[in-house]
Amino acid sequence: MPPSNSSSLRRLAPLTLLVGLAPGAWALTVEFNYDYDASGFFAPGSDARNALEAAGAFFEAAIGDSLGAIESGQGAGGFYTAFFSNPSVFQSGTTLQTESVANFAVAADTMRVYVGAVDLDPFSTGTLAVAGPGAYIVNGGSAYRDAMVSRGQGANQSQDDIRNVDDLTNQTANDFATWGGFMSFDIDRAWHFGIDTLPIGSQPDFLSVALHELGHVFGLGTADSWNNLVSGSTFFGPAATAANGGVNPSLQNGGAHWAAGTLSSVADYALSYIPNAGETQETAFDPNLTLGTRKLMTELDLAGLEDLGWEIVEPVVEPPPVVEAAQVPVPGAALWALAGGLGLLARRSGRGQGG
Ligand SMILES: [Ca+2]
Ligand SMILES: [Ca+2]
Ligand SMILES: [Ca+2]
Ligand SMILES: [Zn+2]
Repeated sequence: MPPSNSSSLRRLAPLTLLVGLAPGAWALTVEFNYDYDASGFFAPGSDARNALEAAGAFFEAAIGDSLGAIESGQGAGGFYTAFFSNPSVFQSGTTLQTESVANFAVAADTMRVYVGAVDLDPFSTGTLAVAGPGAYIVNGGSAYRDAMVSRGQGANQSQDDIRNVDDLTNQTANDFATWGGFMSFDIDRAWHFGIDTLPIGSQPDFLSVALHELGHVFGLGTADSWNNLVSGSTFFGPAATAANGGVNPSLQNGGAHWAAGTLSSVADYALSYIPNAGETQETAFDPNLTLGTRKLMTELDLAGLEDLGWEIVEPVVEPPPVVEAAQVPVPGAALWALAGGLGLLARRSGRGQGG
């Protein structure tokens, strides 16, 4: 699917994913939509949905952009129709069925992602998932079209900031915005859905794959603003180059991923997951996942998102609590109880946690 603009993620109860966030860091919501989950792969309360939402929470935490609302209709000033691949239905051959939603609307600061599962063997027997940003048609005056396509992003908040006027000679895209997109997962795999546990044997790790596919929805390898930084098999984004030790990262043939085997260090947002933040790991956006292993987002992956236009929020790691020795002498049992009560209050106040 061609790039489009908008997606939203659901705000999650804070999972173990995060250690701490800067104020305002919850700007983005990744709103997964299950209307096209024909098989019930992501049934409510399922481990699959849980792992998917954990992947969404990572992007919610990492991205700080504020996106304008997408509206459609007479009162809105124009009409917006969204297009995306049905994540559960093949149309023919290797094409998923195209869906369209007229009078489309998405709340501000929200990215919507349609998810589902189907046997993806028509792509290739090795395919774990496919994904992409959604497409759209916007009809209205130029102010409406600029607002709907850019969602307030870009140097001039215009549609030309998001989509190249001409891919060969007028590469105007300098940022990315979209209503969201779709992600489809291979339905007949022995997926590992655990968040706090690692896959074993030949299990594909769902969290790893969901993070990778969300990256495509967010423009990695798909946005015009990404493609404008690609020349041959080299990526010229400044943030990614800095994250890669000052060397322009190499890309897979075609430019949609980092070169196979590219390494970086696990990003701080993953502190409570395994592998741990700071560990060297194959990037999430190399082209493939070794079965039985996990890959989280790395610093290079985040830098790629930054280069294509997303504001990356620096995670704030809270300092460890100050542990103070008890100050109250303990002359007898009655005072013990009192001291214990005071200690409890102190703990609740969040300071002076007793040993
Ligand atoms: Ca399959
Ligand atoms: Ca790989
Ligand atoms: Ca931006
Ligand atoms: Zn990919």
